[in-house]
Parts: sequence; structure tokens; C-alpha cells
Amino acid sequence: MPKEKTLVLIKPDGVLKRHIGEIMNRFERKGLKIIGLKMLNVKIDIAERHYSEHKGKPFYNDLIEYITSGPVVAMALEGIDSIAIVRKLVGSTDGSKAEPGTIRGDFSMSINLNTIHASDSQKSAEYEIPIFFSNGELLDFKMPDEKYM
Ligand code: FUP
Repeated sequence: MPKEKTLVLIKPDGVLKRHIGEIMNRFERKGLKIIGLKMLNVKIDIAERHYSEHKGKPFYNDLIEYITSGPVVAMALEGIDSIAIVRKLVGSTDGSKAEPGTIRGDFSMSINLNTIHASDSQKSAEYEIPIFFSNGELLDFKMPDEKYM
């Protein structure tokens, strides 16, 4: 399995309910490496690029309005098979149905305020990461425990 990079956004409900630390802790304790990190207010043009695949869907306008409504934490995570592993930790889209123990299952009760975004494929990760991070903002370093991962 190759090392992959994936994009995670802690959405405004996750930030405003003070879950940043707990969510990041779940990724770290699993063994994922944080290689990029920032907090930002997402501007409309960035939101539209990020969610371009959903343009025209009934929930699109609410989605854009929501992701631009408050602070977001963006992070790039790296690890072997990290895209699938992160999606598993995140849980299914609708917080009201997501399994307990997953981030959405533990912190969200709805599909629209579902606390977190994570890239769903290699293609999405390659599209999404550069929307939030320039090359120079992604760090290349080794963790001392990588041989145990
Ligand atoms: P996910 O990959 O799990 O984030 O889910 P999708 O890519 O299908 O949807 C992107 C975002 O659109 C979700 F995080 C929440 C929102 N959404 C709705 O609000 N209503 C829907 O019916 C589907 C998605």
C-alpha cells in the first residue's frame, strides 16, 4: 500500500462546539501524520471550488452557505492507505445514522451539520488539497515511530 495524502476539514459546527482537539487527537492516535494545518474562514470562491461536484444538487446552496458561515480547520494528513482509514474514522455522511465511535457518529446528529469533511478518493484528495494548501505549506518529515505504523 502506498503512502497517501488526504484533506480533512473540521467544519464550523465542529469548531464552534470546541471539538478541534478531540478530532485531531483521533487522527494522531490512529497513527496518521499531520503534514499541513490551518484555521480559516472559507471564502465563497474556495467553497465553490471545493464542492464543485455538488453544484446543481438541491443541498448545494445550503452547503456553500454553511461552510462559509464560520471558522474551519483544514488539515492534510499522510499515511499508508490514509484516504480509506480517515473515511472510516469519519463515519457515514449523515450524523444521525453514522456509527457511534466515528467522528460523525459521536459529534453530529444531522446530514448538513456533519462536523467534518474528508476526501473520498485519491482523485478527490489530489483535487482538494491544493485548494487549501500550497506546496510549501505541506511539510515533508519523518516521525520517529514510522517503522511501527
Ligand atoms: P461525504 O463525502 O460523506 O462528505 O458526503 P457527500 O460528498 O455525499 O456530501 C458532501 C456534503 O454535502 C456532506 F458532507 C453534507 C452535504 N449533504 C447534504 O447536506 N445533503 C445531502 O443529501 C447530501 C450531502
